[in-house]
This record gives sequence, structure tokens and C-alpha cells, in this order.
Amino acid sequence: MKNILISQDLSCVGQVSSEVALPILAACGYQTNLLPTALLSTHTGGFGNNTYLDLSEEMKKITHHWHEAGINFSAVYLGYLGGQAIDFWLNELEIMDPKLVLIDPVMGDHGKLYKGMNENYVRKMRQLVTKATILTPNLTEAMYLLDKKVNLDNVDILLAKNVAIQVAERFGLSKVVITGIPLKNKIGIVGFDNGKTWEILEDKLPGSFFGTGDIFASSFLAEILADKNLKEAAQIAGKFVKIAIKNTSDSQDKRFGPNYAAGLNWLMENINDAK
Ligand code: PXL
Repeated sequence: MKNILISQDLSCVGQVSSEVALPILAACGYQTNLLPTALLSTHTGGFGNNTYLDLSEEMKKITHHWHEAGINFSAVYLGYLGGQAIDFWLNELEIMDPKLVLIDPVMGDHGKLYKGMNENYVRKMRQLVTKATILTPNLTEAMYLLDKKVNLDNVDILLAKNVAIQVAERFGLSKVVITGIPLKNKIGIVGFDNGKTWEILEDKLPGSFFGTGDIFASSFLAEILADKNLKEAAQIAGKFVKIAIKNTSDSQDKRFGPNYAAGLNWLMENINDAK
């Protein structure tokens, strides 16, 4: 059984990061393990004064014990880390050296950094992403990584593919997937896979929910570990997010995320067919 180390924050309310990564990857039949980077009362998007407890000192003790006990992981999945935990991972990835490292460089969306993120964090993320086997930024995060501005009202697929190529070249990566590309009536995903680019276009659904990037990256990783290629995995993950949003009532408060549980049966069947 493949075992995955998920290392992201634990936001107690809001269905983001670890709160969605654990159930999705467990439902897909993987052994899940968690190294929480920070403990928050809610995610940082719109609940006001969320609490924030950095866990980086505890992370050192936890991994020290794991090394002593000979505990290893087939894959490491990093998402939202937070200020100190990113320093921890810059060091720890060298030591752990897992076969597959999925980095979702969670820092911002809609052209802006999330509350609490700053240029210093972006600089460290530029270092960390060089260690990714697969990198899954959204378009905003990709532009921050490249230190470039983009007008999100005027994006086409060619520009997005170019961004994927530039990210791959600048950080020495062979696999990059850029999610959440806002096109005219569509939403796009583009990929760069060993020198070739591809695209996926989906109809835009109303509403912008928190946590969709985390739901995408978690289901995407589940498919990659079931030996799907980059584009197939992105197609399935995109569809999973779509099912979640379609099964969420219009009146649902967007801060609590979409109803991803509604798509779990579909995702599990899909994974079982692939395995
Ligand atoms: O879904 C991304 C995310 C993860 N973790 C925390 C966040 C956010 C987005 O706002 O605040 C703590």
C-alpha cells in the first residue's frame, strides 16, 4: 500500500488543506500520514481574526522520531506551509528524499497573495519548488513564482502554456500543471510534461469556493499514484472538483468549500478501475 505524507496546515474550519487531503487520499485507498505545519481556527480567507499556531518546532521533533523509527514515505505532498514550516521543508526534503514530491505552492489566488503571505515567503517558495517532481500552482502562484504581473481579465491559453514552460525552465522541472486559468467562458488547466504542453478546457461554473485547489491537488495525486499520466490525472481531478461544485447549493457560504464528499464515490470507482 502506498503511503503518503501530507504536510500542510490544519485549519479547523473551512474544508481546506489537510481537512480535505486526508479524506480524499484515504478514500482512494492510500495510507495517509500527516505532518501539520500550523494550527488555525479557520483558513485565512474571510473569517476575520483567525488564530495561528506555528508547529515548525514540533515538526522537527516528529520527524526526528520518524527517522529513528525507520518510517519512510512513498510520496510527500506539500501545500500551504506557512512562514517557518517552509524553512523546515527546505531542509527536510534533502534528508527524506522521497520518490515523488508533489508541491502545490499555495500562496494566493485571484491575482493576490493570501493574508499572512509576503514576498519573503514567495522567495523561499522559489527555492522549494526546485525540489518538486510535480508542481501544481494556480495562475496567480505561477506569476508570483516568475515575479511577473498578469491581467487576469485578459488571459488566453497560449499565454498560460507559456507560463507553464517558463516555470518549468526557470525551476528546472519536467512536470508542471497550472490550474484555475480564467478564460472567456471557460476555465482552463495547462500542463507541461517533459517538453510537451497540453490543455484542458471546462465550462465555468458559478461561484468561487475556498479549498478547490486543495481538492484538485489531492485527487490529482491519487490518480498520479495510480499510474495515470499528468493530463489524465488533471482531467479526473478537474471533473471531481466540478462534481463537488455541482452538488453544492447556491446558497452555501463559499468560505466552507464545495461538497466534495458528493464526488467521492465517483472518484473511488475511477481509482479502482485504474489500480
Ligand atoms: O486553500 C488554500 C488555503 C490553505 N490553507 C490556509 C488558507 C488557504 C486559503 O486561503 O488560508 C490556511
